[in-house]
Amino acid sequence: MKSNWYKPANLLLAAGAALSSAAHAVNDLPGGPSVRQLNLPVGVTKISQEQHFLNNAMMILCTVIFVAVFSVMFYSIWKHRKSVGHKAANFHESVVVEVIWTIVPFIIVILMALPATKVLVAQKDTTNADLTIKATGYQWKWGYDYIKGEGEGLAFISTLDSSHRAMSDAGAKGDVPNDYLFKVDNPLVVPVNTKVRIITTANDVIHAFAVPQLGVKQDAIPGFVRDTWFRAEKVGDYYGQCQELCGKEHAYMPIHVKVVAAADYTGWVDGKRKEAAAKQDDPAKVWALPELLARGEKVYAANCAACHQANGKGAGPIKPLDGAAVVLDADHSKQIHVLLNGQNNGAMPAWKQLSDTDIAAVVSYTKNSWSNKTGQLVQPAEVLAQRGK
Ligand code: HEC
Ligand SMILES: [Cu+2]
Repeated sequence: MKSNWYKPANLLLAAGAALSSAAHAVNDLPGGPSVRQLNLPVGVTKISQEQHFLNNAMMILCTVIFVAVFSVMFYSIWKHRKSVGHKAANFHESVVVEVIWTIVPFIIVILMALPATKVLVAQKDTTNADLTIKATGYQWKWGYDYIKGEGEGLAFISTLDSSHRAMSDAGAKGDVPNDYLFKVDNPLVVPVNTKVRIITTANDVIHAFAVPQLGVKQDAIPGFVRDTWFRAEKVGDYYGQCQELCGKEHAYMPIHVKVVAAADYTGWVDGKRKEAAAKQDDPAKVWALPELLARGEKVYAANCAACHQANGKGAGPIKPLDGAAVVLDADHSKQIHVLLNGQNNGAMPAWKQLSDTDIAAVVSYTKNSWSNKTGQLVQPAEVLAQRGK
């Protein structure tokens, strides 16, 4: 095909098309980032609004001081230049000047510190929470455990929607949804006007739980417990991301907080409880191969494919599962051991947070997929027997 893209007129057209399509490609995400956003969001909690105010006030104060100091300095230098006959004054130890330049900055610092400290102390006051939720950072997803308050006992994992992952892998240059890389399978649901305490920790490396619209940001550190809190004053969807560089999929562990009315929250808790009861697998159940493989395929897609690839071939240091001796081995305990404990210092993470049935399903799946045709069936009871060994 003959193309004359290099002609100036066509080049301009192409540039124009690229610009206008770029303008249409992404829009503001309500509750999340806005296009070309520079400042902090105003947010929907008192703390986030105070943070927003403080940030603006400090910026203005600093700008005024900057302009004033540099104006006086440049004016004096220019006005008293040598070429118009000025001679340098020669004096030392002016008590007045020294007192002024100590007192004035001191007053300014106190004026800045007072409101800032007030907000900082309020931010750290996690007492008297109505609802306590533990947020655990995993490479690369979030686990939420409802520890105290309505919904106590609920626990689930929140992972990036796999279609968004696929869009990113494909280069995602064209139109993407507004919640691109913010969509998760299970959002964190909380009631409106309720003090929610978030306890953060991590399973592998340091992550950070941050939702700008709620004014929260707290590191999640393995082996440590930190906490923060928010009281959302408006129903809606609010988004954040892990904000501590935690590995190659750091950009793919978003946070979606869904703030709902109190009645809707009660409904959600009931639904979630029923769902959990229905899902509760009996580890003693004996499965047939086809149903276990169907389950294993889902577990694999959600947890393993990001590293080992859908085709089981792995990549670089990620060993292939297709044809792997440990997968093909007639001794099931070998692969179950790898899944329960991880391998190579966590390069292959441990998966003990998965249920016995999920582990049995995914092990069976890897033993009967791609070129692996072992016909072996691993039952949940085998996984249960091996836990804690
Ligand atoms: C974070 C990336 C990652 C994820 C997710 C992951 N693995 Fe692995 N896996 C690895 C790496 C890396 C190795 C190689 C470890 C080593 O060097 O011994 C490995 C090794 C293995 C091995 C041993 C292979 C051998 O030949 O020694 C098995 C079996 C395995 N993974 C299964 C799984 C299953 C099943 C899942 C999903 C539940 C999973 N992995 C999820 C990274 C991952
Ligand atoms: Cu992270």
